[in-house]
Amino acid sequence: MPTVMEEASSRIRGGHPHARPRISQPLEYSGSLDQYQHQDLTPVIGREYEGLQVGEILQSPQRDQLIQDLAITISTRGVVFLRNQDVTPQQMRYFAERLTLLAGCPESSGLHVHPLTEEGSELGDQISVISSEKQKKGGGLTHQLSDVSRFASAAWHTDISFERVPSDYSMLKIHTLPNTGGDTLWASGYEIYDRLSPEMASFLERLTATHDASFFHDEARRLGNPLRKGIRGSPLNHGEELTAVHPVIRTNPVTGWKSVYVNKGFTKRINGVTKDESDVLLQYLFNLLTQNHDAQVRFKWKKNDMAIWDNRSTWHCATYDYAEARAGDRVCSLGEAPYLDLQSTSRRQALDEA
Ligand SMILES: O=C(O)CCC(=O)C(=O)O
Ligand SMILES: [Fe+2]
Repeated sequence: MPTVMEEASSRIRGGHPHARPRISQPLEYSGSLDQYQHQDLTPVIGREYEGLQVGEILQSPQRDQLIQDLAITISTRGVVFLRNQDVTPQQMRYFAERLTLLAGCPESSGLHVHPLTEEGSELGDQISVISSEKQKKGGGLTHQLSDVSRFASAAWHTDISFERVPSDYSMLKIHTLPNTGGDTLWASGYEIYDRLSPEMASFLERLTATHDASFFHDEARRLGNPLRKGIRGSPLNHGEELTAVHPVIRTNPVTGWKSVYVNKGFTKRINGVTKDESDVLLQYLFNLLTQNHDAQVRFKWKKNDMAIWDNRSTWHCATYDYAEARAGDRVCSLGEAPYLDLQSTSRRQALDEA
């Protein structure tokens, strides 16, 4: 049996042997999406496409090439926005499966089943219904966080980092919106890595952190639903212990770029340093993320807009500034067990060299 430190260090170098990506080199964009009008929303993060319909891509003879180019674009730009999508939750699920596969996810990774998803839920296990009405009843993912803090920024997170094999991509379509408000923000983990000094970056590259979602046990009790303890999309994600150890800096296999991978929602402790040091380091990294609006993009939803983002190298934060109903469907696929490839580069370094 490897010790915890041995296991963590093997993950830093090469990832868990059962959940390594199927690609060993970054993927190359073929240009197939250039035919669609698009706009980068900030220099660092976010791209919006016009006239691109997920439903049409699924029917296209060029389907897999378009989907792979979309995966590369999402991983490069962090998040992509597609307006007014005419697509069913089942089509979204199929699209998410192709997207993660064509981006090189390990064979053992499928779509995630959230530990709070009810057995026999309306749209199937792999679709999470995001709903402000449900949340009022105590079912929201960030309910507890927004309850205890007066800072809207308390809700910054990356999806399901408490799983040993966390998410590569999430896809969210919002179909019910308040009159105004309910924007979502994303921030770039590549850019936050680029704001570290080389000394600080190499120190953090030697460390792992513990991610913990034990608060879902209370949430499940409150809702009266048992927590999902079976396999949640990967054979490595099961049981009731909702904790995982991941490198603080990870490599995104699709771009080959390094990103900071700790988040306010789930990361409790940087390992191998004292609790006080861990608190200071985490607070510093969270400040870099929340206080740099030039590393963020803020999206104003219209009905049936869709966002697809890379959870390995971005964070996101919903805004709870409205009283009416807001609801949508989310699908979340699983990628590789996080790892750091010491040969990989930072985003700015790669772009400067290009
Ligand atoms: O409601 C939102 O805008 C985002 C919710 C969220 O965190 C997610 O879908 O992962
Ligand atoms: Fe989320």
